[in-house]
Amino acid sequence: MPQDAAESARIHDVVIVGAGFGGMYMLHRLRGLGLSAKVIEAGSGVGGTWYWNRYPGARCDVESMQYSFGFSDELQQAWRWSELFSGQPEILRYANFVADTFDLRRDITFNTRVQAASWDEATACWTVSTDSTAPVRAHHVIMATGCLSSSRMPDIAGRDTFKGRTFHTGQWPHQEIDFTDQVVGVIGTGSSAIQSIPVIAAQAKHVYVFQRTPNFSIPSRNAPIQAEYEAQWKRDYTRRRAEARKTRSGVLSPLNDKSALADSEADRRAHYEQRWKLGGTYFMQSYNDLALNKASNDTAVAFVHEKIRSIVQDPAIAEKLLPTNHPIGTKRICVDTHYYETFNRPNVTLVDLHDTPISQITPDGLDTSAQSYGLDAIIFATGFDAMTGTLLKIDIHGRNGATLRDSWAAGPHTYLGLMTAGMPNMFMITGPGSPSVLSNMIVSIEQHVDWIAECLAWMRSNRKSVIDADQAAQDAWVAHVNDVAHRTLYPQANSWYMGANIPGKPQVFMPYIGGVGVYREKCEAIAAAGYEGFVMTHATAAVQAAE
Ligand code: FAD
Ligand code: N01
Repeated sequence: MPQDAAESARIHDVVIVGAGFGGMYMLHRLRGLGLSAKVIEAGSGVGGTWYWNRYPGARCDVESMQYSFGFSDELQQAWRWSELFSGQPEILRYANFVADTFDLRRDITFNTRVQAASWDEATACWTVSTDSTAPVRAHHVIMATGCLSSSRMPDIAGRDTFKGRTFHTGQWPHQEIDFTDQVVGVIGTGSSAIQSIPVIAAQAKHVYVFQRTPNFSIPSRNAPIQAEYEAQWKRDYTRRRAEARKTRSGVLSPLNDKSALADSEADRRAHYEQRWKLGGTYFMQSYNDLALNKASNDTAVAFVHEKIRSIVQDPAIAEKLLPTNHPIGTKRICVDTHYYETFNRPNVTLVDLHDTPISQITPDGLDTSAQSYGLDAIIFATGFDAMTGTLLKIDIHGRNGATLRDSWAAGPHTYLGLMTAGMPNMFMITGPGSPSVLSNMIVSIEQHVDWIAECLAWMRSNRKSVIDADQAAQDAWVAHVNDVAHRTLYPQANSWYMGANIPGKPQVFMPYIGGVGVYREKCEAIAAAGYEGFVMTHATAAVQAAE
C-alpha cells in the first residue's frame, strides 16, 4: 500500500498538534502509556515559541532554573543553563536536547500545518487534515498549539508597498540579520520590542521606536549563572519544583505577604528599591495586593514612573515613556536589559503615536500624521492573536457538525481550559480558562500533560472511549473564571489577556487567575471524583469494529 494510503487507513490513539514544550512532553507521556501518538508541527523543528521568536534579545523572564522541565530528574541534572534568564538560542538548544534525550523526532511530522479536524461519532475518531499530507485519523486530538503562536500583523495602509525589509518578531528568519548602517523602525513597545530595541540600537545606524502605548518594564538583572547557585538548585530540585507547583504563578519567588498600604511611605520606597535591585517579574510580588487594590497598585506605579524619570535624561522623552493608562501588572509586565537607558543614545528616537498615529507605510518608510520617516527595515513587534487565534484558525467540527468557531463566538468557553463541550476527545494544553499565560508556562504545561495522560489511562482501564465536557459544568467554570478575574484589576487594561489587541475579538479575560496551586487542586479533585463535570461513554460497537 502506498505510504499515504497506509497512513489514511491507520487510526492512531492520539494526534498531537504542535511540537513546542507542550507537544513534546505530551508525546513522551503517551509513549510511556503504550499509546500510539503522532505529532504534527508547522515548523521544521521542535521548540515552538523558541523556534519562531528568534529576534535579537529574545529571552525568558522566568529564571531558567525554573523555566525548564521538572518531570525527569536525569534531564534537569544533565542540562546546564549559562545565564539566569537564558536567551532564545540556548532555550532552543534545550528543546532539541529534550527531543534527542527522549528520541521524540521519529513521531513528529514537521513542515506540516493542520488545517481542519472533524469528529466522526460512528467511529469515535477525529480526522485531521493538513496542508501537505494525507488526512490522519486518531481517537483523540491534543491541541498543543500554544497561546502565543499566531503572530499579528496590523492592517496599516500601504504595508505591502515598503521596498525595504520587514520582519515580525514572532516569525523571525533563521539566519542572522545584520542592521549595521541601517535605519530601522520598530512598531510596538510590548515585551518583544522592549527586549529587542536595546540590542538593535547597539548595531543599527538609527532606530525609530513607534510607540502607541507605553508599557511598564523592570530591569531583569540577568547575569551568568554561578556554579554554586546552580548546584544549590540541583541538590534541591525535587523539593523546589514541588513547592513551585503549589504557588500562584508556578514560580518560587519572594512574595512579601502584606498590603502595600500597610507600610509607611519611607518603608515602602525602601522595599520597592530592594525589589528594583532584585529585578524581574518579582517586582510584582513586592506586596500581596498589587493586582487587587488600585491604591496599592498606584504606589508601585508612582515608584516605576520615578525610576523612568531618573534613567531617561530628556524629561520630555521620559514623560512619553510613562505608562498611565493601566495599573502596573495588568498587562504582562515587561523585563528588560537597558531598555530605558537606550533612549539616552543619540541614534534612538521615540516617536509617540498617541497624538500623531501612523497614517501609512510607504515604499521608503512610514508616515505618521505629523512626519515621514525614511527606513531601511521595519520590525513589527506587534504581538499575537493570543490564546484563541491559533485554535480558531483550524476548522474544527465536533459533535453534530458544531464548530469551535461558533461555540467560541462570544469568547472561549472551556471546562478547566482542558476541553470544550461538543468537541469530544479533544484536549487543549494550557487552553483558555486555565492559568497558562499567567504562570510559569512549563509548570502549567506539565500539569496539563500529566492530567490528560492520567485521564487517558483511567479511560482505558475503565473501558471508556469517549470523553466530553458537560455543558453545565463548563458554564459554571466559565462563570468562575470571569468572577475571579473581575475581583482583580486585570480587566481594567486593554490587554491581549482580554483580546483587546485584535479588532473585533470578543473582550473577555481569557486565562484563569485563581492561581496554579489552587487550579491544580481543583483538577486533581475532579479527577479523583471520577472526572466530575466530564461525560464519559463506553466504546460503541462501531469503535470496537474499527479497532
Ligand atoms: P508553543 O511553544 O507556542 O508551540 C506550539 C507549536 O504548535 C508551535 O511550534 C506551532 O508551530 C505549532 N502549531 C500551531 N498551530 C499549528 C497547526 N495548525 N498545525 C501544526 N502546528 C501548529 N512563558 C513563560 O512561562 N516564561 C517565559 O519566560 C516566556 N517567555 C516567552 C517569550 C516569548 C518571546 C514568547 C512569545 C512567549 C514566552 N512565553 C514564556 C510563553 C511561551 O509561549 C510558553 O512558555 C511555551 O513555550 C509554550 O509552549 P507550547 O508548547 O504550549 O506552545
Ligand atoms: O506583543 P504585545 P509582544 N500601531 O501584544 C503595538 C510574551 N513575551 O510580542 O499596546 C502601533 O505585548 C502595541 O501597542 P498597543 C509575553 O507574554 C514574553 O511584545 O496596542 N502599534 C504593543 O505595544 C508578552 O506579553 C517575553 O497600543 C501597534 C505592541 O505592538 C507576549 O509574549 C518576550 C499596532 C504589541 O505588544 C506578547 O508580547 C516577548 C499598530 N497598528 C514576548 N499594533 C519575555 O520577556 C500593535 N501595536 C519573557
